[in-house]
Amino acid sequence: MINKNPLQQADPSIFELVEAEKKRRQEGLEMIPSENHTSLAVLEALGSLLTDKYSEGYPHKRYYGGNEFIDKVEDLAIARAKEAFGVPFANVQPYSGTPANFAVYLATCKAGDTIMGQNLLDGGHLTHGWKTSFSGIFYNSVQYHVKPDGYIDLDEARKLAQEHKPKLIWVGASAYPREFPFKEMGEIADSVGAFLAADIAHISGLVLGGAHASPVPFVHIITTTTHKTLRGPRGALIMATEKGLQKDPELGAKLDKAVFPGLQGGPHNHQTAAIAVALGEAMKPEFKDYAHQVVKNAKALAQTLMDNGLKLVSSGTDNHLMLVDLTPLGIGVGVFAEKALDLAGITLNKNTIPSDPSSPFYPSGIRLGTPAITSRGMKEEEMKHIGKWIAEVVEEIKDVKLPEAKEERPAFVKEFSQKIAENQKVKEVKDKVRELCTKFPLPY
Ligand code: DSN
Repeated sequence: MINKNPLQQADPSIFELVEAEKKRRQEGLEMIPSENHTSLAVLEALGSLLTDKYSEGYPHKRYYGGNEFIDKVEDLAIARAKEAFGVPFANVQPYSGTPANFAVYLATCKAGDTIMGQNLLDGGHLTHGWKTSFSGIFYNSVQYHVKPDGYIDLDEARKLAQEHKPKLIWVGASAYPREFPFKEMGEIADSVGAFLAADIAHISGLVLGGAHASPVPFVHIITTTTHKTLRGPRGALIMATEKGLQKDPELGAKLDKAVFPGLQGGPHNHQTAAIAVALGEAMKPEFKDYAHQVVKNAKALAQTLMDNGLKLVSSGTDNHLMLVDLTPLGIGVGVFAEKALDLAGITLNKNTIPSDPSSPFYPSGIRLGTPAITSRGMKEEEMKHIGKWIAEVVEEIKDVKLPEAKEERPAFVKEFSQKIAENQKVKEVKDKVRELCTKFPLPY
């Protein structure tokens, strides 16, 4: 017989870990720019019994029976995605961002074809052609970069496109603090007859809320995860625009086929339902306020960080994130800043900066953003405090240098973590962070 007890009784070990994670979040600031806090409604749909059902195929064309309600859920998710973004085609089944992007390759290219994307170390994503990802392994990848001022080098992108004639071009990135040049990239793609895919994973919530320009008029395909600024469950969408369907009227069918049976099996129906809920929330007027506040907060935070002596890539931000260049402190010190700030209750991630003199594992920057803390209701006033606390904690690591000998690094980082946990300033900031967080409770 199935166990009918709730989690607390059925599996106290997991229950306690979930509770511990809840406390960590309630008492700390989640500032990894790709994270957010979902609503109770999204969580409820995600935790629903829909998880049990198999439904390979698409609505009304399934390989399994009993899908009359699952069809309605998926139909609703598709309709909301189309309405929210203003596109004629949407697939809501990708398990997450990487499979969504893989499906775009399957639908538009053959193995060995040339593709072009923004270089990983310049803020791009692994799936846009980086050498260790399927996209750099199975395709001939050409990468464009950002200029020394931190903005995308459109001249280089244009030149590379003319020279290599890629079949597919990506615009969109994971660590780019500026507005994406969708129009210009559209012209570049059109000039060589390439498909242009916008990966708006980081900014899709901003696009829906009108706080970032939409790629829809300029690109053929759009992918996005659903758990970042869009504030839904983990998952992804692939959409085709009118421009995309004009270029290839079969594009929608090809994208569907690429997702299933191309690379996935049964859709995660609980996830689809939660995506539908998140899209419903994102179409409400208050989501516009949220999206604009995310950007206002990011700008206020960026200014405070700079006023307190930190250097930002591109000297600011247009969106939800910023990249702090820590090379004035030392090369490869992002790991120390991440650890010290984590201990102070401020969670963000070490990140490469453009032309990083170090490596992705020991990068020279940190990346942070405002989607999650804005979801808690924080505004510009709070950003001023948080920016000051970040600068104060970073100041505490100014004399820490990454050992040149690679084999010495893990032990050095471990020893650093133990020492910094006892640092008085870190403890003081942690207390202040905890106090601030009590004024902005999470819904769970
Ligand atoms: N992992 C995501 C991010 O943090 O930006 C990208 O896939």
